[in-house]
Amino acid sequence: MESNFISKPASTELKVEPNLLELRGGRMSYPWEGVQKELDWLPGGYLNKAYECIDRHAIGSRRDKPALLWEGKKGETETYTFFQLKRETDKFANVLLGLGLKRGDRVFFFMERVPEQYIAIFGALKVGAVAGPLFSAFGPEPVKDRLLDSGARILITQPSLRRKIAGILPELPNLEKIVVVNKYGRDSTPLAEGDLSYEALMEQASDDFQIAQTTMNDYSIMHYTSGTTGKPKGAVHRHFAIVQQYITGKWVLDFHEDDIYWCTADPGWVTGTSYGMLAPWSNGVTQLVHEGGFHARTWYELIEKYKVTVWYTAPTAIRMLMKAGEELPRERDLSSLRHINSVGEPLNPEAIAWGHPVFEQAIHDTWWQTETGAILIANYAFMDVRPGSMGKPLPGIEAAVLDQKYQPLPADTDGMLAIRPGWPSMFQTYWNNTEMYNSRFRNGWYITGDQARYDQDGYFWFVGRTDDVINTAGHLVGPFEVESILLEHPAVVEAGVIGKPDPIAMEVVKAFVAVKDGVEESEELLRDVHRFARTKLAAAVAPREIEFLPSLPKTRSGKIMRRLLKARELGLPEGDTSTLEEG
Ligand code: 6R9
Repeated sequence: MESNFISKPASTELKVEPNLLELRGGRMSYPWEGVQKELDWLPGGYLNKAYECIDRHAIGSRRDKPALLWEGKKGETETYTFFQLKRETDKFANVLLGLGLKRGDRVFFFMERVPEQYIAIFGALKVGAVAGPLFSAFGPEPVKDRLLDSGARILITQPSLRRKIAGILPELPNLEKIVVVNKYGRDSTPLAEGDLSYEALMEQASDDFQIAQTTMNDYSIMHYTSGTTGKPKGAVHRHFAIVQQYITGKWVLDFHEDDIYWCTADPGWVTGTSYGMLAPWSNGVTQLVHEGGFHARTWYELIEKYKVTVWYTAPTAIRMLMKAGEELPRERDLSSLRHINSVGEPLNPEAIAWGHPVFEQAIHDTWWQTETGAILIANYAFMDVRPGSMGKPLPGIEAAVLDQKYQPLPADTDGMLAIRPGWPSMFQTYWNNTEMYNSRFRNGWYITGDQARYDQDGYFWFVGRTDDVINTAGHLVGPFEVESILLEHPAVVEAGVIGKPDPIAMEVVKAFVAVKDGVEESEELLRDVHRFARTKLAAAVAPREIEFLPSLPKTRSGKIMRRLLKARELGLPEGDTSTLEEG
């Protein structure tokens, strides 16, 4: 099978879903053809993200250039050059081979932001496996869902995180091996029976490894993302996505050879891999990784200490910096910063206005999704920022706003944000869920699930989501996931979950619950339900607020009417309630 956007022969058939080949219909032109040539590729036309990000630099002029500057939670520091990363990832690839990992197998990572996570992920890519990083703040339930659905064979984790999920491990029939990274031997508890020590395995491993002959269409990375209904879906990306991750690093993040780049996202979310690993390293750029979480003072200190030049962060973080006041940034020299970008939620004009005097530049908003794999709409470095706008589509990206019949709408009209399929970093499937994947494509468009409009000058403006998915601090939360956990609490019979507007986090998760007959609604019970949800989920996605209701509004077919709960919460008109349950 031939593809019209590959410059070197692929060794195997395209693994693209058939409907997409139809959608492409041969009419797309691919401005990335030139870009593909900027990558090195492997002999025979093979493509592997790990080679593009690490090996090609390690065997070339960037051999001794720092790739990773790491600062730990306790202020520990480590530096890895591209050469050192090559050696470590080669070793870990051998470790995985030794454990029987094969091409296409899933290997998952439940780790803090330590160098070993980066090494392990690229090691897995070298073997040709599919890497699935998980957010370390997750509780056992989200981890279980993801490991079960993906059928991961190997999990790489750390002692305290392993303890957190110990209860779910016996429920994972496909999970064969657990590799535990005990950094600095910090943890004194002995390895659980059957677990393997990362350090011991690495000590034995050879640093001679031949990267798997992965094709451009072989799967490389997967991230689970939430929808309105059902469990989260595993959006799968192929090695070819690197083309777009690489070029958006240049075009949008404006990477230059001497940059020190800092992406504040965790690899458990797509920004933390596409822009916390793939974009900077495919460009041979040095990046800072900070293990710790948000802390205003520390963040300014890090920018000064590492002389960060390019910074990619999120609106909630910027609003938290705003809240921390103007004194802190004044105490630090932030003059190294040349270019700042943001993603994940709408970047409000106030945040840009606040940032302008503090950073002496505008913060540039960018738009994309787990499914898009890379930035598709952006305020480019050279473009005048229109505060509140997501910017313009990238070269080669056709974005549109559609009506209910999936027909394009004119400028200044709200509708569904859609993208013409076929861009290099487009997701290739939802794991085990082709039906859901296909449902995202309509009338020749990929339907993003966002509502937007564009103005006469072609700038796109975010309006909202078309579904009930909650965006809290840039993390997408599916109401269904939270509701199903709440229903597991012995006192709860009904649960409805909405996003409640919040000045810092954009939205916070708010739950309404009805309790079983005979159960008393007390403060103590409320605290218990809170605690229950936090232990099972993660503080980041568990409800911030829970309220008792005698019963929840439902449609005749028994669906909880989240829309109505939200309207009531906000004091808005309740709209059409004709499908509401009577009585
Ligand atoms: C990269 C990432 C995607 C959803 C997306 C939209 C929201 C992202 C945005 C934005 C307004 C922006 N979103 N960027 N909303 N302005 N610049 O965040 O992926 O976790 O899949 O979230 O986030 O709703 O559809 P993901």
